[in-house]
Amino acid sequence: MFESLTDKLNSVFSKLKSRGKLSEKDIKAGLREIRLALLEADVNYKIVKDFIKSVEVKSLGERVQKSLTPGQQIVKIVNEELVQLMTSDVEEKPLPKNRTSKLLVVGLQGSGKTTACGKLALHYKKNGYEPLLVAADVYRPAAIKQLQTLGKSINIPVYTEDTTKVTKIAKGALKYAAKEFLNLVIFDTAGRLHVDEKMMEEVEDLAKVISPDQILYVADAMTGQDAVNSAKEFNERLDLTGIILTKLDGDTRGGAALSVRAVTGKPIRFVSVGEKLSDLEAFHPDRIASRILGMGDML
Ligand SMILES: Nc1nc2c(ncn2[C@@H]2O[C@H](COP(=O)(O)OP(=O)(O)O)[C@@H](O)[C@H]2O)c(=O)[nH]1
Ligand SMILES: [Mg+2]
Repeated sequence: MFESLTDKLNSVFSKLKSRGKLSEKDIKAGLREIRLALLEADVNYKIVKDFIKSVEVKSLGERVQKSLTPGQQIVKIVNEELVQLMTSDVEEKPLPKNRTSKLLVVGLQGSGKTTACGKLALHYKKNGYEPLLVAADVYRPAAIKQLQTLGKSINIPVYTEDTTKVTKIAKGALKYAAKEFLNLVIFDTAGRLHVDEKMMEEVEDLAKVISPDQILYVADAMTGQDAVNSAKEFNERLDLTGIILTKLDGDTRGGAALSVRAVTGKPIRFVSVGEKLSDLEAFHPDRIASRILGMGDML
């Protein structure tokens, strides 16, 4: 995860740390390298600009000047700014257990939605929910089968209907959940592009019928800014409540992780770090920042 970005940042930091005192020139040279590392990591250029500005203001301040370990202070500043970049003040919408809570999962094809639905079901089951998975990706029989297989492997029911009307499936699923006292319904949907008007209308209609507590956008971290731009477009149509960042295990750059909150204004809620259903983690900006800085989870 993030290896290439981590390596580049660490090489800048070791140069800065190797000096006793840092002149303004040293700091500015270091910041130029950090800027380059972030751009190469595919972080949105505007975000990079603001980020470097903030780090610069703090780095030229007293905290660094008066410190006996100025290089280390700059690492701390970068860490704080990374955390800031990924932190959202949008509070997570609760999923009450005493009624049927609803989660709608959307995104591009192949981003990891179906797998994420299985992971969410397992996660919430462990947290005391009784989930129901709903196959609303009606265009590919294999997609329905995939969800059924996932559901079976974790002992969670999967609702399907033999129709291509997703709103009909949704209504049926909600009735079924009420009858069976299942208090968390997770809707898996077909992949779609934001430019596909018909498909976007379909998911908007679905959202109207379901009235979900949360709408989660699944973004494939490995696709960098494409994932971020697409999240932004979906957010304009669906008012997302959060983002699940997938395939972080294969992402050496980190551009999506570092940009998506700032570009969409919506928080990352979960990260997916592998193909196994247990490979889902709640998102914590400080932990991801530490990983990016190569500090493990300790900082
Ligand atoms: N390495 C890795 N692979 C993943 C992750 N999430 C999903 N995948 C794989 O990505 C592929 C597409 O996933 P799928 O859930 O079918 O995507 P969907 O088309 O959006 O429903 C599958 O082969 C998954 O096993 C992840 O976090 N890490
Ligand atoms: Mg799918």
